[in-house]
Amino acid sequence: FLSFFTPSATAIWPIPVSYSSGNSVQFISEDVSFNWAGASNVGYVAFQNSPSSNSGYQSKLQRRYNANDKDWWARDDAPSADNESAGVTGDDIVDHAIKQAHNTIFKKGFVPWKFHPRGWEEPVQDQATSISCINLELLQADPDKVAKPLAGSVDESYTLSLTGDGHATITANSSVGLARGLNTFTQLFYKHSQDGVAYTLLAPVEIYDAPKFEHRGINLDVARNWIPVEDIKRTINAVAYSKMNRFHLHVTDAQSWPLEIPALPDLAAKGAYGPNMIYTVDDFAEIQKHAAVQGVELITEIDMPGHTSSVHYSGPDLIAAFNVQPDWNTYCAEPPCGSLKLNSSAVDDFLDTLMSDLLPRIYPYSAYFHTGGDEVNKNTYTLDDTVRSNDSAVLQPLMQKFIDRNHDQVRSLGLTPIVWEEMLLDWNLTLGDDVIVQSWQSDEAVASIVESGHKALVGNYKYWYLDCGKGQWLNFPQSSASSYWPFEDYCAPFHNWRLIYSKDPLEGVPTDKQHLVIGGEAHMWAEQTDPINLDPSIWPRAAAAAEVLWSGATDAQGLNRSQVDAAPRLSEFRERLVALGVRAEPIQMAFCIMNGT
Ligand code: CP6
Repeated sequence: FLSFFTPSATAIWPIPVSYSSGNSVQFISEDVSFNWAGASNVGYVAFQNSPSSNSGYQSKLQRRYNANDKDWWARDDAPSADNESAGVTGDDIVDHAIKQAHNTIFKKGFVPWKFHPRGWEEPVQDQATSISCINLELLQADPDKVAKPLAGSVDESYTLSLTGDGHATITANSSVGLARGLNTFTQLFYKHSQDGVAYTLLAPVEIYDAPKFEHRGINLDVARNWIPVEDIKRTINAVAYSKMNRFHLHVTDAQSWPLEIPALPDLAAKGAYGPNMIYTVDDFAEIQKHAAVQGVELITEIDMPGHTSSVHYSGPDLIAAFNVQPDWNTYCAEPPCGSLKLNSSAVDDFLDTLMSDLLPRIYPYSAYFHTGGDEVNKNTYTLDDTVRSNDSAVLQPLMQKFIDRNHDQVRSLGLTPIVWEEMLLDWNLTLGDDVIVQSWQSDEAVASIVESGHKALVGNYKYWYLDCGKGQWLNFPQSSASSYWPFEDYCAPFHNWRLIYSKDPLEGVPTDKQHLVIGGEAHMWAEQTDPINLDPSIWPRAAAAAEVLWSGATDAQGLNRSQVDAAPRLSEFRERLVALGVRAEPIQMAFCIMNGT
């Protein structure tokens, strides 16, 4: 009943507005409006705010009965955020999305002044034509109730309709779909300078919208530099506002182990950068929940067997090739070197303890667990007293055993393993059919992964690495060969939003295998990023990847999406990120989108 892929539905950023087009201007005001009222006999959730107070928004949740299942919301398998059980429910997601939408429209002073022609005057409320109230109806066809809202693939599609007389309807098949629709709803509005008033130039609007790829995320490395919980949560807010649904937390690496593992207390106590640079069990759960309630699945990665130097501080016998500086380049991609030993019962025991502590805390929030596997240098194992070889014929079966054990642990908790591409493509391991392989090095790698029958994640470093172009850091310790490290530009050039936007995840993938490319991630490796430059290092560039993943890289004609069209929309989306509290950087000067004035 709504048009399929209207132009407005092919983009996650706001619909382009022509300010001279004579669209009707609709006002809503906070005090009297925003009746969230459901009125339908299909399965639905209905919400109504309490307009009684001026002191701020109060949500009065009205869970109405589904005619077919009168107490679906109260079932035992619907743990509530209010009680102690882990996970979030569909109700939590919708409730959060409503509050978030209200706050976005009314509370976060977004005034897109810079995008109006010079001399533009703000529309004046006209009692005769403006409306003070929008009735927003949320209709959910299939009330979900699971603790793992995004397990597998969830139908995130939605329809949004806003009539000229102020009736809005969002329909979706899932609570996450409603959240995505409410997200778009906020992007129809601008804040009026008069407090508590917002307006839209866009009514009437009819949107059908659905993502092209099921896995749309960013990967944040929090091991190279400490990133506080607040900054992670803010990043997740921006992920959700970009309609991404995965947040990959690269939580450990060679340089530090910030994740508390109660069964192995010394891991973080000795491996973190400092006593305050640790994610406690509660912090971790808080981050997971913060993501889940916004329809974002947090995927935890414990990178192994390489990138584990930080384990040495608590378990020196578990790590090979720890102290190889200044000859690190022979043994690893980035110092400090160190890899879990490959044929060690002590390592087996360590992993059993680690996994049985951590994995049960993953399950309520995610269907996946990332076991890493990137950049393992075979020379490392010449220094491994349980192996003493760099011969592939020796190492490959041991690595196979390592990963089989590892992945069986992951599966025993009901999770699906994810690995970096090297495990499949360089080590030629036999991975279970369920394993998702994350590519980072090339389009050819993506093609090989799907050729092998595995699902693939894209994120080619030449396009979607957000850290590139800063110039290589000075490695420590310096090379033995010279007193200074020659200047290398890591993976230059800087990947501006246009380069990121230009990358088609399906490039080089045969048509009959494209369904195996389930999505991708933009990567924030944090060697040169900490809370001070975190936001502008990621945003709004990651939103360019988000749009590609939501809408596809090409338009209806199969051409790459127009950057000329995208630029003003991304500029406006950047303003909305700023309003959300994210210090996203500008992509151009305001002049460029002020209608040429
Ligand atoms: N850390 C980890 C990194 C990188 C990878 N894994 C990386 C490699 C090459 C470039 C940028 C980042 N810093 N754990 C590769 C997946 Cl160019």
